[in-house]
Amino acid sequence: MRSEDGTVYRCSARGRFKMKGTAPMVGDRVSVTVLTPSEGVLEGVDERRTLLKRPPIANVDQVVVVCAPQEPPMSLQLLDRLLVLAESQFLEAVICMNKEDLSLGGEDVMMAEVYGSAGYPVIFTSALLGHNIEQLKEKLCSRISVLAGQSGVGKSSLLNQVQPGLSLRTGEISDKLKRGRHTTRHVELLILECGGFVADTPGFSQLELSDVASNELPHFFPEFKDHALYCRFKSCMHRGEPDCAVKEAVDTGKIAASRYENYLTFLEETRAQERSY
Ligand SMILES: Nc1nc2c(ncn2[C@@H]2O[C@H](COP(=O)(O)OP(=O)(O)OP(=O)(O)O)[C@@H](O)[C@H]2O)c(=O)[nH]1
Ligand SMILES: [Mg+2]
Ligand SMILES: [Zn+2]
Repeated sequence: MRSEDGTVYRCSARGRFKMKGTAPMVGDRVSVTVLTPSEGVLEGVDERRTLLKRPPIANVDQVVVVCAPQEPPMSLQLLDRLLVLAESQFLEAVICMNKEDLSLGGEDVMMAEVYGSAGYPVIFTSALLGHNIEQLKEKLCSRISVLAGQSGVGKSSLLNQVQPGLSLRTGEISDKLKRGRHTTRHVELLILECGGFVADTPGFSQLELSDVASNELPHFFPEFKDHALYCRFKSCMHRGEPDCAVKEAVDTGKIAASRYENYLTFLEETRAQERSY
């Protein structure tokens, strides 16, 4: 536990508190009874403003989804999953396309088009060359953010560039799998010299939308909103209904086909989950 004045206390949890079953998590605001200059007892966890299960962290304002054109190969579906989870928690989302130095060309244009037009800020960086690190830093200062994304995309490398003193461990990309090897093992909330906090997290490639309600899913694709006003049915799920303005926008290229396809996949998935309850 770290107090506002920066003192760090090693805390044990009270018995009754343990029994209630709200295990404290990274990012929690807690109350503590101080016992010694470096030790305390955890009394309770404040209500969480926001909560992400994967990566597990409480009270962040913003998710920075990090991806890379290659090494590991980019998954737009994983990116869209993370964005849906961010939207469902009312978090700001920023996309950071790292390893610009490995880009074969075209990905950046596609990313800027698809995600820029969906309303997300997209930053192109190279942690290797130190490119556009200032832009990323600007997004991180004075707020609480979490970096999320596949293993090996360069999350820890980027944070080392933003604040060299952090000296986070970074990994090799395995030659065979072209994937990272889960170099970061724990979620760690780091203090930024420019103000605010940022969490480095372990990478992952699977992500479930287990807490997302299927009927809310359209709201988590912000670019659907303006079109959905013109669907014939107010409750249109944009999946085969007549006079669906969202589907029309997909057909005319105003909404990216990849986003819409992932929407349909997620709709199936969340509906299947609800049927199995
Ligand atoms: N070419 C290139 N390589 C990079 C860049 N950024 C990071 N890397 C390399 O990619 C590998 C993985 O970087 P990490 O920072 O450990 O990746 P991570 O996202 O933190 O991975 P996990 O901790 O496993 O989730 C390392 O070998 C880095 O040197 C970049 O901009 N360009
Ligand atoms: Mg890492
Ligand atoms: Zn519709």
